[in-house]
Amino acid sequence: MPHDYTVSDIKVMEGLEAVRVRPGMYIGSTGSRGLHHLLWEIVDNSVDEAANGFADVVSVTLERDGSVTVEDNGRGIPVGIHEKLGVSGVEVVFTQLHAGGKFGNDSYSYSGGLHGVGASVVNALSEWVKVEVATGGRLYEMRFRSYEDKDGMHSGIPEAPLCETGRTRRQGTKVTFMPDARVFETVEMNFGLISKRLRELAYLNRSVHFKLTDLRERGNAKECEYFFEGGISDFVKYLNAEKVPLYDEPIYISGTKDNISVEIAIQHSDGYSENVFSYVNNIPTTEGGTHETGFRSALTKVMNDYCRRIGVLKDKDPSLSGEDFREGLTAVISLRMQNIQFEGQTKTKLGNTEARPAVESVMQDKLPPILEDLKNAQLSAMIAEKAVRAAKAREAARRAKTMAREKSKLENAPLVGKLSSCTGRDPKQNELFIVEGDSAGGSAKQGRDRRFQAILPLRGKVLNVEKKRIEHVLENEELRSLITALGTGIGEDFNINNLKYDKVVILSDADQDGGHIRALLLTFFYRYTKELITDGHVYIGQPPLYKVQKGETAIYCQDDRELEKVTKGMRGYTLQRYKGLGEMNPEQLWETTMDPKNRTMVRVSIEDAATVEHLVTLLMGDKVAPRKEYISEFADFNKDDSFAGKAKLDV
Ligand code: TTJ
Repeated sequence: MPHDYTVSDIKVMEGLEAVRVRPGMYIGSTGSRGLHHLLWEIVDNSVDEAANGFADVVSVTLERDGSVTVEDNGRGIPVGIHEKLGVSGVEVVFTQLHAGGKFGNDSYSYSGGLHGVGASVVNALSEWVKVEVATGGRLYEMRFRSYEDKDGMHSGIPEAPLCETGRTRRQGTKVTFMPDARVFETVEMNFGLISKRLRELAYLNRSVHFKLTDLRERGNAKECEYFFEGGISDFVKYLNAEKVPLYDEPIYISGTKDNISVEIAIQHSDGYSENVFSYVNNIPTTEGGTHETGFRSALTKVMNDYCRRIGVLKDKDPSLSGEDFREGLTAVISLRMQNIQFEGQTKTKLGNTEARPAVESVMQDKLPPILEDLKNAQLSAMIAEKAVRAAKAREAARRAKTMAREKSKLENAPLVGKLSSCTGRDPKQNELFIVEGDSAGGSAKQGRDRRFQAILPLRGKVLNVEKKRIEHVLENEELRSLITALGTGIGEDFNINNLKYDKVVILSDADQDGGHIRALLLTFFYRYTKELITDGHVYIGQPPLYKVQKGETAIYCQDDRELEKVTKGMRGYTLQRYKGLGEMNPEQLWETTMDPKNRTMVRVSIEDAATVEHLVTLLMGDKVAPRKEYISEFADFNKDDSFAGKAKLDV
């Protein structure tokens, strides 16, 4: 039983009760994402210790019993008695809501992203927590429990004060917590997700070793380790591994301005897409923000100045646009600062105004000397020349687009001749089905509910946009009709608010060709309308593979597994295997694949930006050898052609 508590402790415990009453306030949800926030919260403490230079190994273990251990070799959580609270530093960190917060911002309620709500939240939402600290030659231990009794729920209660358990030469902190199954819909940790996040942390925190061990499957331990001495330069190299870089070593810049630490790595490749991955205190800022704005404006200014200085731009020439310098650019931006403010739809946009001038100042300080350094002369000249080429291509395309627009006005051919639109006008309700092939397109047009379902049949292959300029994309008939149907525009002009549909559904056959068409469309969405995916509008239709007919009853099965389940022990049925959408009549297509009441669709999501970037280039880029190797080893387009994470939803 816990030792008797003074009044002040009751207040502390009430604080933790509040976490259990409204966990969503602190970790966002009690689903899988919320569950993993417990782990990120604990890991962030060790990463902080490492970022301050006191630890260089952070390890995570998924234990057989479902608990999770995080260990570092830092200085150890303070074990001394807190002068005001009269309890050990360990007890303060795990029972005080505001203790241990890392960014000094006062609000400890959940405000998106991964930031610090404190380890006490982990304690409040765990069945038990065990803390071991090795410091000063001694080993200390403390346990906490959450339990229910006649007086109700007690969360994160110390079983006893911190006690010394032995001597040791080691130093560091080890925390094991058991997520509370009474709080979470699932307590199943996701190895792949954790492994990708630790890899990202290893890139962002050079010289720190990250280890992950999964002991949950008896006799089949899984482990991985990440350590990147090149830090974010290695990250850029990883992102560009399947591309053809313009120069071997990424450009690396780092500096501090107004107490904001700025690190940037840049590498151009022979492609046309622009990929900027930005972070603040290791938190991905997927929606960008003031640091990215500063990066873009400084890059444009410094590169234009450089082009003028080396004579690539004459005095009378207009400056090149930011887009020209960012064509084929991969960049990682990593900031460290206090009191961060997040904005945007998913709270992943950096709002602090002070971040922009800090990034601009560090870039204006550090980039010119790199460009001027003779050993980089070739690199700098190549970036300049690529930008000039981009500007010329854009100018030519602008003329072509104007002519094309004149032409199409002349022909008066509506750009979306192929689209069968729906009668409803509510973008929140409407659905656009992109259907492979004319016959399936015809069936979909007949079978659909025309009040809210529009059909865009695609004839033949979609253009692979991975290695194409935007001008080339705009010339492609199929994509032009898709872009017009969506209503959002693409690239720089993209505006999600003009989207005419809530769901954009890719309907293609389950065979190799269908998989390739899906990959081509997803590449287009990823490169030119990425927000369509990140906002959860893109789905993959799941037509059935089989129809089991028994008497009057028809049962449709998605895959072999479902077929086996349905026909187990069944007698006297006929089985039809659908080779393609075109084999289904309109009623069957409606009933099995389009009717919201029966259909199963998969929502496309980007689980890990770096992985998707890497795979899109691998699967859709120029370099054939690595693609063949990957496809022969991993991708089965019949089963799972996702190069983006997918969640199976009945929507
Ligand atoms: C700060 O105070 C001086 C001693 O070192 C600092 C500290 O707290 N270090 C520290 C905390 N290292 N590791 C942690 C930590 C590790 C885990 C796994 C979990 C938690 C809550 C903290």
